[in-house]
Amino acid sequence: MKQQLESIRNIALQAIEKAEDHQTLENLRIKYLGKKGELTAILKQMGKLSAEERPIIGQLANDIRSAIEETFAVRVSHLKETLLLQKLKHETIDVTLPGKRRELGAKHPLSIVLDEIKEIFIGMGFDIVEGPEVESDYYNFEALNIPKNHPARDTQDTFYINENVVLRTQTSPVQIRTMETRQPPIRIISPGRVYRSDAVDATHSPLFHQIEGLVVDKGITFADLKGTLETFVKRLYGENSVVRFRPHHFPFTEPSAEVDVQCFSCHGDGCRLCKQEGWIEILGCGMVHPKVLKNCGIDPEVFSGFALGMGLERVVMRRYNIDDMRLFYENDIRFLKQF
Ligand code: 2NM
Repeated sequence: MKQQLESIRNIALQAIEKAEDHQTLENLRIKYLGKKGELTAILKQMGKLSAEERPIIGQLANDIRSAIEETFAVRVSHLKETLLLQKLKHETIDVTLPGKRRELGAKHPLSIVLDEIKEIFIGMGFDIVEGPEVESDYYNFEALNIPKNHPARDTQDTFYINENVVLRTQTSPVQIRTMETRQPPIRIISPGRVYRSDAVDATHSPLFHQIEGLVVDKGITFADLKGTLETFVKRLYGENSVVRFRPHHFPFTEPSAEVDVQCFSCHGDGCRLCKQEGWIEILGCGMVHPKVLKNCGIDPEVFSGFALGMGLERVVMRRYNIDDMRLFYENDIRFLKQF
């Protein structure tokens, strides 16, 4: 029996030391230490032993049980440690690996120039005001003295949501709303998206950007308009810029004018850039029509004002020599990074 016990011990200890995972270890525990295990089976035969042998064998059996249990415990903790080390090795972050580069975006050329224009007007005491892109027929047309049969209202140009609601075709509705709610003096510019039902090509887009300006106060004259615009153009295009005013017609201003800058390339002689004109048109303007002031609750006998409007895309295309408007809306990072 002593030999049997020692043989169990030797086999058990070897097997436990070789076990490579928890399941194998658990099976061994059941096999040697369990209620139906080999050690128990032998101990059940203790009754057959003599009174002298019994305590000796009993002592040996207990020692063997302890030895197996201890080896078992050591093996379990060793296995746990190895598994943990394996796991940690697997999860290790190699801080010497190169990082994943995040592509930086770039400020859109329309935003670059718009911010510049805003700064120029802010410097002259103007506020920036924005408003809805979906407008009522009243704010987009009626209040601006654009009669029902005016070509600007033609369905060819205007996106109608329904009979009375449109996508704004200019930002003037913002100026109307401002005149309704603020008392003069008013000095604002309203930049934003506007919509016209045009086919897309190099110089047309159904969505583009406008900046309109409005000044209303007592005693505002065309001289104020000229001075403001000359200052604006010289700050935008340089102190040596030459500006001219040409008579024009808008329903919402009277008198009205278009403003040209002398071509920076040929200084008025005519070249490809200005299409042999010598001048480049940059904006429309005029004295706010008395009817428009009246529509907004401002007494045209007491107050007068001037307004102006320009397309942002055209200004930016000229600034950076961009020949296709569609580039603005594609957001190709290779395009955007050039400015
Ligand atoms: C332009 C040209 C001339 C304009 C007029 C107004 C308002 F609301 F005060 F009547 N806002 N913008 C205006 C005047 C716009 O765009 C070429």
